[in-house]
Amino acid sequence: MSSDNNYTPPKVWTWNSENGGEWASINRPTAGARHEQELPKGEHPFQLYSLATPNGQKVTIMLEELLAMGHNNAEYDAHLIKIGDGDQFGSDFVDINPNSKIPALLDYSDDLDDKPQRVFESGAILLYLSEKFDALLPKDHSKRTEAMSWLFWQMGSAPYIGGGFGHFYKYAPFPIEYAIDRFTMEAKRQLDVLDKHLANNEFMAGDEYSIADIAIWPWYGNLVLGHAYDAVEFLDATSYKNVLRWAKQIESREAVQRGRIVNRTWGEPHEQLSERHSRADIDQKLKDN
Ligand SMILES: N[C@@H](CCC(=O)N[C@@H](CS)C(=O)NCC(=O)O)C(=O)O
Repeated sequence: MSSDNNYTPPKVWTWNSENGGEWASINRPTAGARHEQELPKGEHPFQLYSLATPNGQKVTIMLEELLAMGHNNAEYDAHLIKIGDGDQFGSDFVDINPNSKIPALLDYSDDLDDKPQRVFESGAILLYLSEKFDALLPKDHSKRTEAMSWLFWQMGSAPYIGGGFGHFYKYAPFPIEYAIDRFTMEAKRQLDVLDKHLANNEFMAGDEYSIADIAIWPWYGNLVLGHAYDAVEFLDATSYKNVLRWAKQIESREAVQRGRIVNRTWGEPHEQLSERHSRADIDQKLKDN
């Protein structure tokens, strides 16, 4: 096994800003706003500040699902937060999410003296919208509990995919066998968890599509469909046949095709919609395809 044998941790860790890697320029060991930055505000009840990473896609897919169901009050403006440029450390953004990560949502739809409700953490946003519109969570208590279990499973598990596997396989400044082995093992274990569950269940919470699917698809669906980390072959991802079946089924939903391109600034031109202010913005983009 290759290794970095020359490193002995010091008594007290200190920050070395020159450590390289894809995200080194924005990472710091401190929290809070780094600069003053006003955020734009559109006309719709929901103002979303985000980027089309998997955590961002969850929310835009959810909002598109709600609109598709006829919940016109779920109209939203989706503003682009460029995390590579450090927008998440601007003062207005940190007021919405003290954790400085997308997605972050403001809800102006209830009259709270023009003070919107802030919501951060993608799982909390899904649950907030689900409760607000009474949608996409099973009514039956047992099925609802199953959906919540999978929703929280996703929140705890996906960091091993993004911050673990994806980071060390794709973004680290050089390949580290120990780290890649550790997180590939975990990524495959999680895919197997899903595969075994989806062998007997159409959706994550059984026979009803729910926020559990909306949370899990952007991470694990994108992974097995080859939309993330170019890792299908490395992970032997197509061998997870039930995950693949489910991933394709979710991907074929119109709301998923609409939501996944919002705040996206990479990939094919027809998959990039940096900002969304009306349904027509997405209609136009999808027509270009
Ligand atoms: N647990 C959070 C994670 C959010 C998150 O990690 N967002 C990433 C993009 S996917 C981000 O904003 N990173 C910017 C940074 O770390 O500075 C959630 O689910 O909302």
